[in-house]
Amino acid sequence: MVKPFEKPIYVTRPLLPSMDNFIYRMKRIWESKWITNNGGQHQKLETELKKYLKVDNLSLINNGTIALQIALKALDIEGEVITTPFTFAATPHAIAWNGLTPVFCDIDPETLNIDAKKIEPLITEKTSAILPVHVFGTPCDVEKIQKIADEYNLKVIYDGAHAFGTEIDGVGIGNYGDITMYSFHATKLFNTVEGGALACNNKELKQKIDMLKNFGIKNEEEVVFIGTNGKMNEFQAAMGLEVLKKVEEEREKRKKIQEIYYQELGDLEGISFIPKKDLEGVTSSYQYFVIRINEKQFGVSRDFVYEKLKEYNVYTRKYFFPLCSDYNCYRNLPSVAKENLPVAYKVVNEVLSLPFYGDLGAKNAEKICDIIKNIG
Ligand code: T4K
Repeated sequence: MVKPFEKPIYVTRPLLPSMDNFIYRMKRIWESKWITNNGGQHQKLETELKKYLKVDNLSLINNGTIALQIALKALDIEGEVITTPFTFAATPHAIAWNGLTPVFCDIDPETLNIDAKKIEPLITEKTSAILPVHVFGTPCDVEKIQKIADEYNLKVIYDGAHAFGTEIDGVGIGNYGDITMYSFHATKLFNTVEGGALACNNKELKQKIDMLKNFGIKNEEEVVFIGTNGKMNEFQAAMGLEVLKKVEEEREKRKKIQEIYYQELGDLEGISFIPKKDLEGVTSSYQYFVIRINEKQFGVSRDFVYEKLKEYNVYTRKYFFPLCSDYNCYRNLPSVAKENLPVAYKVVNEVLSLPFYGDLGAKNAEKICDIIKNIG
Protein backbone atom coordinates (compact mmCIF):
# COMPACT_ATOMS: atom_id res chain seq x y z
CA MET A 1 0.00 0.00 0.00
CA VAL A 2 1.57 3.31 -1.11
CA LYS A 3 1.43 6.05 1.53
CA PRO A 4 0.57 9.69 0.65
CA PHE A 5 3.46 12.13 0.34
CA GLU A 6 4.07 14.12 3.53
CA LYS A 7 4.47 17.40 1.67
CA PRO A 8 2.47 18.42 -1.41
CA ILE A 9 4.00 17.50 -4.76
CA TYR A 10 3.23 20.09 -7.42
CA VAL A 11 3.27 19.90 -11.17
CA THR A 12 6.42 22.01 -11.18
CA ARG A 13 8.75 24.07 -8.96
CA PRO A 14 10.81 27.04 -10.06
CA LEU A 15 14.47 26.51 -10.86
CA LEU A 16 16.20 28.69 -8.28
CA PRO A 17 19.84 29.82 -8.55
CA SER A 18 22.48 29.87 -5.85
CA MET A 19 21.36 32.57 -3.39
CA ASP A 20 24.95 33.75 -2.79
CA ASN A 21 25.45 34.32 -6.51
CA PHE A 22 22.15 36.12 -6.75
CA ILE A 23 23.01 38.40 -3.81
CA TYR A 24 26.38 39.17 -5.39
CA ARG A 25 24.57 40.33 -8.51
CA MET A 26 22.13 42.35 -6.39
CA LYS A 27 25.08 44.19 -4.83
CA ARG A 28 26.36 45.09 -8.28
CA ILE A 29 22.95 46.42 -9.27
CA TRP A 30 22.81 48.49 -6.02
CA GLU A 31 26.22 49.99 -6.71
CA SER A 32 25.33 50.84 -10.29
CA LYS A 33 22.02 52.47 -9.32
CA TRP A 34 20.73 51.29 -12.69
CA ILE A 35 17.67 49.11 -12.06
CA THR A 36 15.72 49.02 -15.32
CA ASN A 37 15.61 50.39 -18.92
CA ASN A 38 18.17 48.30 -20.78
CA GLY A 39 20.78 48.11 -18.01
CA GLY A 40 23.92 45.98 -17.87
CA GLN A 41 22.22 42.78 -16.62
CA HIS A 42 19.58 43.09 -19.34
CA GLN A 43 22.17 43.52 -22.08
CA LYS A 44 24.21 40.57 -20.84
CA LEU A 45 21.20 38.27 -20.58
CA GLU A 46 20.01 39.21 -24.06
CA THR A 47 23.42 38.32 -25.49
CA GLU A 48 23.67 35.03 -23.57
CA LEU A 49 20.17 33.90 -24.44
CA LYS A 50 20.69 34.68 -28.10
CA LYS A 51 23.54 32.18 -28.06
CA TYR A 52 21.68 29.59 -26.02
CA LEU A 53 18.56 29.75 -28.17
CA LYS A 54 20.59 29.94 -31.42
CA VAL A 55 18.68 32.93 -32.77
CA ASP A 56 19.96 36.07 -34.52
CA ASN A 57 17.79 38.69 -32.84
CA LEU A 58 16.23 38.58 -29.41
CA SER A 59 14.39 41.19 -27.38
CA LEU A 60 13.71 40.60 -23.68
CA ILE A 61 10.20 41.47 -22.46
CA ASN A 62 8.61 41.65 -18.99
CA ASN A 63 6.40 38.58 -19.56
CA GLY A 64 5.28 36.25 -22.32
CA THR A 65 1.76 37.66 -22.64
CA ILE A 66 2.92 41.24 -23.25
CA ALA A 67 5.51 39.79 -25.62
CA LEU A 68 2.74 38.21 -27.72
CA GLN A 69 0.83 41.50 -27.78
CA ILE A 70 3.94 43.34 -28.90
CA ALA A 71 4.62 40.73 -31.60
CA LEU A 72 1.14 41.26 -33.05
CA LYS A 73 1.69 45.04 -33.06
CA ALA A 74 5.18 44.78 -34.52
CA LEU A 75 3.81 42.95 -37.56
CA ASP A 76 0.78 45.29 -37.91
CA ILE A 77 -1.63 42.36 -37.66
CA GLU A 78 -5.27 43.18 -38.37
CA GLY A 79 -8.59 41.33 -38.45
CA GLU A 80 -8.51 37.59 -37.83
CA VAL A 81 -5.75 35.42 -36.40
CA ILE A 82 -5.89 31.63 -36.70
CA THR A 83 -4.80 29.90 -33.50
CA THR A 84 -5.40 26.82 -31.37
CA PRO A 85 -8.03 26.33 -28.65
CA PHE A 86 -5.67 23.93 -26.82
CA THR A 87 -3.44 26.46 -25.10
CA PHE A 88 -3.15 28.70 -22.04
CA ALA A 89 -5.52 31.68 -21.79
CA ALA A 90 -2.70 34.08 -22.70
CA THR A 91 -2.64 33.02 -26.36
CA PRO A 92 -6.17 34.02 -27.47
CA HIS A 93 -6.26 36.83 -24.90
CA ALA A 94 -3.23 38.51 -26.47
CA ILE A 95 -5.01 38.37 -29.83
CA ALA A 96 -8.31 39.73 -28.46
CA TRP A 97 -6.57 42.34 -26.26
CA ASN A 98 -5.05 43.77 -29.45
CA GLY A 99 -8.55 44.20 -30.91
CA LEU A 100 -8.21 41.16 -33.19
CA THR A 101 -10.44 38.10 -33.56
CA PRO A 102 -9.08 34.67 -32.68
CA VAL A 103 -10.19 31.92 -35.05
CA PHE A 104 -9.82 28.49 -33.48
CA CYS A 105 -8.44 25.63 -35.55
CA ASP A 106 -8.56 21.96 -34.50
CA ILE A 107 -5.44 20.17 -33.29
CA ASP A 108 -3.33 17.22 -34.39
CA PRO A 109 -4.11 14.07 -32.35
CA GLU A 110 -0.42 13.13 -32.01
CA THR A 111 1.31 16.39 -31.14
CA LEU A 112 -1.74 18.34 -29.85
CA ASN A 113 -0.42 21.31 -31.85
CA ILE A 114 -2.56 23.17 -34.39
CA ASP A 115 -3.44 20.78 -37.22
CA ALA A 116 -1.75 22.41 -40.22
CA LYS A 117 -4.03 20.46 -42.56
CA LYS A 118 -7.06 22.25 -41.13
CA ILE A 119 -5.76 25.84 -41.38
CA GLU A 120 -6.54 26.63 -45.01
CA PRO A 121 -10.36 26.35 -44.87
CA LEU A 122 -10.35 28.92 -42.03
CA ILE A 123 -8.58 31.62 -44.06
CA THR A 124 -10.81 34.54 -45.08
CA GLU A 125 -10.02 37.95 -46.55
CA LYS A 126 -9.78 39.23 -42.95
CA THR A 127 -7.05 36.75 -41.94
CA SER A 128 -3.64 38.33 -41.52
CA ALA A 129 -1.75 35.89 -39.30
CA ILE A 130 -1.42 32.39 -37.91
CA LEU A 131 -0.48 32.09 -34.23
CA PRO A 132 0.36 28.45 -33.50
CA VAL A 133 1.65 27.21 -30.14
CA HIS A 134 4.48 24.70 -29.74
CA VAL A 135 2.36 22.91 -27.13
CA PHE A 136 4.40 21.36 -24.29
CA GLY A 137 7.49 22.30 -26.33
CA THR A 138 6.75 19.98 -29.28
CA PRO A 139 7.47 21.76 -32.57
CA CYS A 140 4.52 22.53 -34.82
CA ASP A 141 4.56 21.45 -38.46
CA VAL A 142 6.66 24.53 -39.23
CA GLU A 143 7.21 23.73 -42.90
CA LYS A 144 3.57 23.25 -43.79
CA ILE A 145 2.56 26.31 -41.79
CA GLN A 146 5.15 28.45 -43.60
CA LYS A 147 3.97 27.15 -46.97
CA ILE A 148 0.39 28.20 -46.19
CA ALA A 149 1.57 31.57 -44.88
CA ASP A 150 3.59 32.21 -48.04
CA GLU A 151 0.73 31.22 -50.29
CA TYR A 152 -1.81 33.49 -48.57
CA ASN A 153 0.60 36.25 -47.56
CA LEU A 154 0.08 35.73 -43.83
CA LYS A 155 2.44 36.39 -40.94
CA VAL A 156 3.35 33.61 -38.52
CA ILE A 157 3.89 34.27 -34.82
CA TYR A 158 4.79 31.21 -32.78
CA ASP A 159 3.84 30.99 -29.13
CA GLY A 160 6.93 29.19 -27.88
CA ALA A 161 6.12 29.69 -24.19
CA HIS A 162 6.99 26.01 -23.58
CA ALA A 163 9.75 25.72 -26.14
CA PHE A 164 12.85 27.11 -24.41
CA GLY A 165 15.71 25.08 -25.93
CA THR A 166 13.53 23.15 -28.40
CA GLU A 167 15.44 22.51 -31.62
CA ILE A 168 14.66 20.85 -34.95
CA ASP A 169 17.76 19.16 -36.39
CA GLY A 170 19.93 21.53 -34.36
CA VAL A 171 18.07 24.68 -35.44
CA GLY A 172 16.67 26.78 -32.58
CA ILE A 173 12.88 26.84 -32.65
CA GLY A 174 12.96 30.66 -32.67
CA ASN A 175 14.18 30.64 -36.27
CA TYR A 176 10.79 29.64 -37.66
CA GLY A 177 8.00 32.01 -38.62
CA ASP A 178 8.25 35.80 -38.40
CA ILE A 179 8.46 36.00 -34.61
CA THR A 180 8.67 33.47 -31.76
CA MET A 181 7.64 34.26 -28.22
CA TYR A 182 9.31 32.65 -25.19
CA SER A 183 7.98 32.78 -21.63
CA PHE A 184 10.35 32.98 -18.68
CA HIS A 185 7.66 32.63 -16.01
CA ALA A 186 8.60 30.98 -12.69
CA THR A 187 6.97 27.73 -13.84
CA LYS A 188 9.13 27.48 -16.96
CA LEU A 189 12.35 25.48 -17.34
CA PHE A 190 14.22 28.79 -17.54
CA ASN A 191 12.80 31.68 -15.52
CA THR A 192 13.36 35.34 -14.74
CA VAL A 193 10.54 35.18 -12.11
CA GLU A 194 8.22 36.78 -14.68
CA GLY A 195 9.58 37.41 -18.14
CA GLY A 196 9.71 36.55 -21.77
CA ALA A 197 11.32 37.36 -25.09
CA LEU A 198 10.69 37.71 -28.80
CA ALA A 199 13.01 36.21 -31.39
CA CYS A 200 12.98 37.28 -35.01
CA ASN A 201 15.27 36.92 -38.01
CA ASN A 202 15.38 40.53 -39.06
CA LYS A 203 17.27 43.39 -37.42
CA GLU A 204 14.75 46.09 -38.34
CA LEU A 205 11.95 44.08 -36.74
CA LYS A 206 14.02 43.68 -33.56
CA GLN A 207 14.52 47.47 -33.49
CA LYS A 208 10.78 47.99 -33.88
CA ILE A 209 10.07 45.52 -31.05
CA ASP A 210 12.62 47.33 -28.86
CA MET A 211 10.81 50.60 -29.47
CA LEU A 212 7.33 49.11 -28.98
CA LYS A 213 8.30 47.73 -25.58
CA ASN A 214 9.59 51.17 -24.58
CA PHE A 215 6.46 53.27 -25.30
CA GLY A 216 7.37 53.65 -29.00
CA ILE A 217 10.27 55.95 -28.08
CA LYS A 218 12.94 56.26 -30.79
CA ASN A 219 15.06 58.86 -29.05
CA GLU A 220 14.65 61.67 -26.52
CA GLU A 221 12.75 63.79 -29.00
CA GLU A 222 10.83 61.25 -31.11
CA VAL A 223 8.00 58.83 -30.26
CA VAL A 224 7.23 56.93 -33.43
CA PHE A 225 4.77 54.16 -32.44
CA ILE A 226 1.93 53.63 -29.99
CA GLY A 227 4.06 51.51 -27.70
CA THR A 228 3.61 49.95 -24.30
CA ASN A 229 5.79 49.22 -21.29
CA GLY A 230 7.16 45.74 -21.89
CA LYS A 231 10.62 46.22 -20.40
CA MET A 232 12.39 43.58 -18.37
CA ASN A 233 14.06 45.10 -15.30
CA GLU A 234 17.54 44.46 -13.91
CA PHE A 235 16.34 42.19 -11.09
CA GLN A 236 14.56 39.90 -13.53
CA ALA A 237 17.59 39.87 -15.84
CA ALA A 238 19.96 39.13 -12.92
CA MET A 239 17.76 36.19 -11.95
CA GLY A 240 17.89 34.98 -15.54
CA LEU A 241 21.68 35.16 -15.68
CA GLU A 242 21.97 33.00 -12.58
CA VAL A 243 19.21 30.56 -13.55
CA LEU A 244 20.77 30.10 -16.99
CA LYS A 245 23.88 28.65 -15.31
CA LYS A 246 21.71 25.82 -13.93
CA VAL A 247 19.58 25.05 -16.96
CA GLU A 248 21.73 22.26 -18.43
CA GLU A 249 21.91 20.45 -15.08
CA GLU A 250 18.14 20.82 -14.73
CA ARG A 251 17.57 19.37 -18.21
CA GLU A 252 19.68 16.34 -17.29
CA LYS A 253 17.69 15.81 -14.10
CA ARG A 254 14.41 16.08 -16.01
CA LYS A 255 15.68 13.66 -18.62
CA LYS A 256 16.17 11.04 -15.88
CA ILE A 257 12.69 11.62 -14.49
CA GLN A 258 11.26 11.37 -17.99
CA GLU A 259 13.01 8.00 -18.42
CA ILE A 260 11.40 6.74 -15.20
CA TYR A 261 7.94 7.80 -16.37
CA TYR A 262 8.52 6.19 -19.78
CA GLN A 263 9.74 2.98 -18.21
CA GLU A 264 7.17 2.65 -15.44
CA LEU A 265 4.07 3.83 -17.30
CA GLY A 266 4.94 2.76 -20.85
CA ASP A 267 3.32 -0.68 -20.62
CA LEU A 268 0.08 0.45 -19.01
CA GLU A 269 -2.85 -0.08 -21.31
CA GLY A 270 -4.71 3.15 -21.94
CA ILE A 271 -1.79 5.46 -21.09
CA SER A 272 0.11 7.20 -23.86
CA PHE A 273 2.72 9.96 -23.86
CA ILE A 274 2.46 13.46 -25.32
CA PRO A 275 4.50 13.81 -27.41
CA LYS A 276 5.46 10.24 -28.29
CA LYS A 277 8.91 9.13 -27.11
CA ASP A 278 11.95 10.37 -29.07
CA LEU A 279 10.58 12.53 -31.88
CA GLU A 280 13.05 12.29 -34.77
CA GLY A 281 15.41 15.25 -35.00
CA VAL A 282 13.76 17.12 -32.12
CA THR A 283 15.62 18.36 -29.04
CA SER A 284 13.04 18.54 -26.27
CA SER A 285 12.47 21.55 -24.04
CA TYR A 286 11.76 19.23 -21.07
CA GLN A 287 9.04 21.66 -20.03
CA TYR A 288 6.16 19.29 -19.17
CA PHE A 289 5.58 15.57 -18.92
CA VAL A 290 2.10 14.85 -20.17
CA ILE A 291 0.15 11.61 -20.36
CA ARG A 292 -3.09 10.87 -22.13
CA ILE A 293 -5.55 8.54 -20.44
CA ASN A 294 -7.98 6.51 -22.49
CA GLU A 295 -10.75 5.77 -19.99
CA LYS A 296 -12.04 2.63 -21.72
CA GLN A 297 -8.62 1.01 -21.84
CA PHE A 298 -7.23 2.27 -18.54
CA GLY A 299 -10.39 1.57 -16.59
CA VAL A 300 -10.83 4.99 -15.00
CA SER A 301 -10.99 8.52 -16.37
CA ARG A 302 -8.40 11.30 -16.38
CA ASP A 303 -10.49 13.18 -13.81
CA PHE A 304 -10.55 10.13 -11.54
CA VAL A 305 -6.74 9.85 -11.70
CA TYR A 306 -6.38 13.60 -11.05
CA GLU A 307 -8.62 13.42 -7.95
CA LYS A 308 -7.09 10.19 -6.68
CA LEU A 309 -3.56 11.60 -6.91
CA LYS A 310 -4.68 14.52 -4.76
CA GLU A 311 -5.49 12.04 -1.99
CA TYR A 312 -1.80 11.14 -2.13
CA ASN A 313 -0.84 14.84 -1.93
CA VAL A 314 0.10 14.96 -5.63
CA TYR A 315 -1.22 17.99 -7.51
CA THR A 316 -1.16 17.27 -11.23
CA ARG A 317 -2.69 19.70 -13.75
CA LYS A 318 -5.16 19.24 -16.59
CA TYR A 319 -3.32 21.59 -18.96
CA PHE A 320 -5.19 22.87 -21.04
CA PHE A 321 -8.66 22.20 -19.67
CA PRO A 322 -11.02 23.92 -20.37
CA LEU A 323 -10.36 24.68 -24.02
CA CYS A 324 -10.05 28.40 -24.75
CA SER A 325 -12.98 28.01 -27.17
CA ASP A 326 -15.10 27.13 -24.11
CA TYR A 327 -14.39 30.37 -22.23
CA ASN A 328 -17.42 32.66 -21.95
CA CYS A 329 -15.53 35.44 -23.71
CA TYR A 330 -15.03 33.35 -26.87
CA ARG A 331 -18.17 31.18 -26.86
CA ASN A 332 -19.96 33.32 -29.42
CA LEU A 333 -17.29 33.10 -32.09
CA PRO A 334 -18.30 31.04 -35.13
CA SER A 335 -15.07 29.00 -35.02
CA VAL A 336 -15.83 27.48 -31.59
CA ALA A 337 -18.52 25.06 -32.84
CA LYS A 338 -17.70 21.66 -31.36
CA GLU A 339 -18.01 19.93 -34.73
CA ASN A 340 -15.12 22.12 -35.96
CA LEU A 341 -12.87 21.05 -33.07
CA PRO A 342 -13.49 17.31 -32.56
CA VAL A 343 -9.90 16.35 -31.68
CA ALA A 344 -9.45 19.23 -29.23
CA TYR A 345 -12.72 18.40 -27.45
CA LYS A 346 -11.70 14.75 -27.08
CA VAL A 347 -8.10 15.31 -26.05
CA VAL A 348 -8.86 17.97 -23.45
CA ASN A 349 -10.64 15.37 -21.29
CA GLU A 350 -7.74 12.93 -21.46
CA VAL A 351 -4.54 14.90 -20.78
CA LEU A 352 -2.74 15.11 -17.47
CA SER A 353 0.52 16.93 -16.69
CA LEU A 354 2.52 14.96 -14.15
CA PRO A 355 4.97 16.51 -11.66
CA PHE A 356 8.10 17.31 -13.68
CA TYR A 357 11.07 19.22 -12.26
CA GLY A 358 14.62 18.29 -11.34
CA ASP A 359 14.21 18.35 -7.57
CA LEU A 360 11.35 15.83 -7.76
CA GLY A 361 14.02 13.13 -7.85
CA ALA A 362 13.86 9.52 -9.01
CA LYS A 363 12.30 8.04 -5.87
CA ASN A 364 9.34 10.41 -5.88
CA ALA A 365 8.80 9.89 -9.60
CA GLU A 366 8.77 6.11 -9.04
CA LYS A 367 6.29 6.51 -6.20
CA ILE A 368 3.96 8.60 -8.40
CA CYS A 369 4.10 5.81 -11.00
CA ASP A 370 3.25 3.23 -8.33
CA ILE A 371 0.21 5.26 -7.33
CA ILE A 372 -0.95 5.51 -10.94
CA LYS A 373 -0.40 1.78 -11.53
CA ASN A 374 -2.57 0.99 -8.52
CA ILE A 375 -5.37 3.27 -9.69
CA GLY A 376 -5.87 1.76 -13.13
N1 T4K B 1 1.35 30.93 -23.90
C1 T4K B 1 1.36 29.71 -23.33
C2 T4K B 1 1.15 28.50 -24.17
C3 T4K B 1 1.56 29.60 -21.95
O1 T4K B 1 1.55 28.37 -21.36
C4 T4K B 1 1.77 30.76 -21.18
C5 T4K B 1 1.96 30.67 -19.74
C6 T4K B 1 1.78 32.01 -21.82
C7 T4K B 1 1.55 32.05 -23.20
C8 T4K B 1 1.99 33.30 -21.11
O2 T4K B 1 3.30 33.47 -20.63
P1 T4K B 1 3.53 34.40 -19.31
O3 T4K B 1 2.81 35.70 -19.53
O4 T4K B 1 3.01 33.64 -18.10
O5 T4K B 1 5.03 34.58 -19.29
C9 T4K B 1 1.11 28.80 -15.09
C10 T4K B 1 1.95 30.01 -15.42
O6 T4K B 1 1.59 31.13 -14.62
C11 T4K B 1 1.91 30.41 -16.85
O7 T4K B 1 3.06 31.20 -17.09
C12 T4K B 1 1.95 29.21 -17.77
N2 T4K B 1 1.81 29.56 -19.15
C13 T4K B 1 0.88 28.22 -17.38
C14 T4K B 1 0.87 27.01 -18.27
O8 T4K B 1 1.14 27.80 -16.05
P2 T4K B 1 -0.99 28.45 -13.61
O9 T4K B 1 -2.22 29.25 -13.40
O10 T4K B 1 -1.12 27.00 -13.87
O11 T4K B 1 0.07 28.68 -12.43
P3 T4K B 1 0.04 28.25 -10.91
O12 T4K B 1 0.25 29.46 -10.09
O13 T4K B 1 -1.15 27.42 -10.63
O14 T4K B 1 1.37 27.36 -10.80
C15 T4K B 1 1.44 25.99 -11.19
C16 T4K B 1 2.20 25.24 -10.12
O15 T4K B 1 3.56 25.66 -10.10
C17 T4K B 1 1.71 25.43 -8.70
O16 T4K B 1 0.73 24.49 -8.42
C18 T4K B 1 2.93 25.26 -7.86
C19 T4K B 1 4.07 25.67 -8.75
N3 T4K B 1 4.61 27.00 -8.45
C20 T4K B 1 4.10 28.11 -9.06
C21 T4K B 1 4.63 29.36 -8.80
C22 T4K B 1 4.08 30.58 -9.47
C23 T4K B 1 5.66 27.10 -7.53
O17 T4K B 1 6.08 26.08 -6.98
N4 T4K B 1 6.18 28.34 -7.29
C24 T4K B 1 5.73 29.47 -7.89
O18 T4K B 1 6.29 30.57 -7.65
O19 T4K B 1 -0.21 29.15 -14.81
